[in-house]
Amino acid sequence: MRIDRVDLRIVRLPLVRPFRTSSSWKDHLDHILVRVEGDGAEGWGECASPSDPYYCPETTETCWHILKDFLVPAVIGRDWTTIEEVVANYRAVKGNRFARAGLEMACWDMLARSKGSPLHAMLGGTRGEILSGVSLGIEESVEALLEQVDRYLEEGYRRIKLKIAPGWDVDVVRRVRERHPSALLQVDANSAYTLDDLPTMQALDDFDLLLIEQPLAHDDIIDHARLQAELKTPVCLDESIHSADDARKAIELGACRVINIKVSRVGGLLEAKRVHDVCQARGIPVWCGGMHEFGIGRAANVAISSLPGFSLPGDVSGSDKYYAVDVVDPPILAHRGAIGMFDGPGLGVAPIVDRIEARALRTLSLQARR
Ligand code: SMG
Ligand code: MG
Repeated sequence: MRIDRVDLRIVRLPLVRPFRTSSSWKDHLDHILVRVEGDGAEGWGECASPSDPYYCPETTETCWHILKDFLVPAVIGRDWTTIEEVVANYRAVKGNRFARAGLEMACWDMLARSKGSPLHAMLGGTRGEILSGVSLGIEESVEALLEQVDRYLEEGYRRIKLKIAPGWDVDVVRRVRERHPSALLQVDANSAYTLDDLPTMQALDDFDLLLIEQPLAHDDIIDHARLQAELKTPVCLDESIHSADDARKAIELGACRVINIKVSRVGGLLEAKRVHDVCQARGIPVWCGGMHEFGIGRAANVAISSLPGFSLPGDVSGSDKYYAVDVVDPPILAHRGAIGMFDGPGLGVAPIVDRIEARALRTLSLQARR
């Protein structure tokens, strides 16, 4: 395969409801859509980086810079036959994994489409459908949150994740648990606590939570190991895991008993699969996290979630939880808390190009020198 042209677009979609975590608030998302073309084929990818550096160090603007000045120039005009070969062209680029994931996803889509194979099959997926959970942000009041919890459980979503932060934790979780004694429930702190908050974490141990996600610093695994040793509830790492090697080290240290795999956080589908394999070999369950992906990134999340180790419901919900209109056809929707695999070639959903163009804030086309 050869990529002769790459189109980058920053596309804005408004959220149907603002989303607040311990570290950020948003009412729209700006994601970079990557289109690659060459050899009569095309592929699409999505860079799901937040615009601000509050979840991780990357932003939409850093992704744009890294794609435009380093990643795209490294792959354009070069021949490749496997994803390993195409990513080897930019192996000198450190970090910047959200940026890498957007381009890599487009290459997977291009490769899978050119072979007429669905992405989930190319990745080695074994599930025909995935179980879907929802992530619920911090609300103005507990009553407003309970309304959201009721609504999504009624829609059939298989588990609820609550965002927590100091001042919005034990009492909130208690109210949700009292109302829904048997719901699958978990919490995500987005790094809002320290080891000094051990009593709060231990209080959360009483609510039969599936897991506590990233309670401590975004770049820590040492203190998480100390915390895990004090808790019955499994600690799940999100922000701290950027690679299969990070996952191995965290597991060996006892820093977590579950891992959240995000395609964008680990730099793409290839590394996501490697994280999955490391976890599976060590008996660590994984689930697919989300970054409010538009339909392209969401389709990739559905595909990777078909691997056998994704045994817990993920944050891959229907796109209607976030967006009134999406950028792909068909829209990705959950039915009674499950999403079926797309069996068309590649990602299996068609980008709606005129809608993407209409919503693009910035566009750049890069071409191979002839
Ligand atoms: O895609 O449904 C989604 C969002 C899930 O809560 C979600 N993601 O830390 O896991 C997480 C957050 C990160 C995004 S908010 C900055
Ligand atoms: Mg998280």
